[in-house]
Amino acid sequence: MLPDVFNATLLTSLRFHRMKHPRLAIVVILLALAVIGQAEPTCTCCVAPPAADKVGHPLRGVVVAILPEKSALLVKHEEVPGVMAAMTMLLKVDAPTLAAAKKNTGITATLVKKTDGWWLESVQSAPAP
Ligand SMILES: [Cu+2]
Repeated sequence: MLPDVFNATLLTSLRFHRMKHPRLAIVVILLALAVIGQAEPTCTCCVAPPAADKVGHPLRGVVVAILPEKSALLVKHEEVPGVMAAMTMLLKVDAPTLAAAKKNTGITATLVKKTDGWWLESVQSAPAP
């Protein structure tokens, strides 16, 4: 669809140009660019699902609670620059990490965004921040 709009626009602006209306030609091009700019697909059917973030982010925090039924730890974490502010939140962990977790211990870990939410990986105990 966009190439059609673009071609039609170019033809129209060329026509205006030949008719010695260069200003009109520019106006037509600007209008078309505005239309194309708004034509970006925004519906969920056209946009890929939220991509998993392949990059992990270093995180420091304290295990506030262990929630085996959710395979998650409630962690009070420091700010993760560029990712999220300091907060207390549920973070998913794998079974060995869950089993090894101790309440009220400081941790360092890698925060990873997956398609099903935020995960903590490489969890190690550390002095509480
Ligand atoms: Cu958070």
